[in-house]
Amino acid sequence: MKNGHHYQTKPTNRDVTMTRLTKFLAATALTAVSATAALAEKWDMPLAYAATNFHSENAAEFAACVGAATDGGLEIVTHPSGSLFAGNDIKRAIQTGQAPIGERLISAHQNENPLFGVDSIPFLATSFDAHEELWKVAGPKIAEVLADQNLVYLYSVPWPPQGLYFKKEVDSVEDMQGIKFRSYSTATARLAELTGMLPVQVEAAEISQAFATGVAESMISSGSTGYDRKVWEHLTHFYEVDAWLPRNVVFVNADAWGGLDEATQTAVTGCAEEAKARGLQASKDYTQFTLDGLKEGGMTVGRAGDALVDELKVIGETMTAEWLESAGDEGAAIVDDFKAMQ
Ligand code: PCA
Repeated sequence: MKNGHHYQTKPTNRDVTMTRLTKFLAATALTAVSATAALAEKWDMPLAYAATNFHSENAAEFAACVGAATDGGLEIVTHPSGSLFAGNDIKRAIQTGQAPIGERLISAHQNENPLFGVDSIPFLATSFDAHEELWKVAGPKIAEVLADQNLVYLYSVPWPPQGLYFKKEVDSVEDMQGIKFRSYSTATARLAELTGMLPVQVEAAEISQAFATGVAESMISSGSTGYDRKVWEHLTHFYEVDAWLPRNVVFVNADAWGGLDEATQTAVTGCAEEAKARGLQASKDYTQFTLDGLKEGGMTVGRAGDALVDELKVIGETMTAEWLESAGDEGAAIVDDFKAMQ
């Protein structure tokens, strides 16, 4: 400046280099940005259960798998604990395109179609192996019903076997009279009615609060959900009943699915296959682990007594008859095909 050189009229070598470099960088950045804009898509994935629950962890791994398999072309972001949509709103949100993909406990929607409750027929399929056979028959039918609702079925994972939680010793249905019972589906609410309990529907994310405030004082669920929600802070007994194994289903809005190119669809389907197998194994592994966890928390954990089981089986027969009546020939065919495999 002192020399009056406000600006250089003739560029130095260094300037030339800089200019070229800058131009090159700008051009590269532009290409990268436009390529990303053309290809990358972000999908929010609402989940009802806590981030540490095995279904949620499995979904997060599924999301990572899709990201890797599509080279970042499809980014799936999971939102656990009902933080994006509450459990009961997830399915509708995906159907209507408010979110492109999500996970939901399918039996909570039995009121829409009885087939959604096929996994909650008491004492029909009580082990993981039997349950997978039931799902081999029922899964494709569920996928058809979902397709009619603008949903593409991706994968499904069972919860561990369902048992009963109380805050006192319970040896018979008589002992259950008047107890406030947290339900999560049509079948669980019906079980409460038939055992003389008072059902109140509460999402898993709200369970601790429901027990803490006395809104509920018992439930049917897996060891896994009791463990996740630390129910030993409020409850004392878990009775293994193995009444059924309900399933979470992951589905995609059909229009969002149609908007993916074929390679991306293939990548997602491949990751879904892996998630299905990984989730099943996690559910099995988690079963004993969480029952042990309940014990460590101070709960009495063990099999329900024979007298109680016998009474529950009679109630189960009523519920089975009711389900078969509502599900008609299609429902009966699923149950018959499953029984033929046993
Ligand atoms: N946990 C879920 C559904 C079944 C289960 O084991 C819940 O209690 O909401």
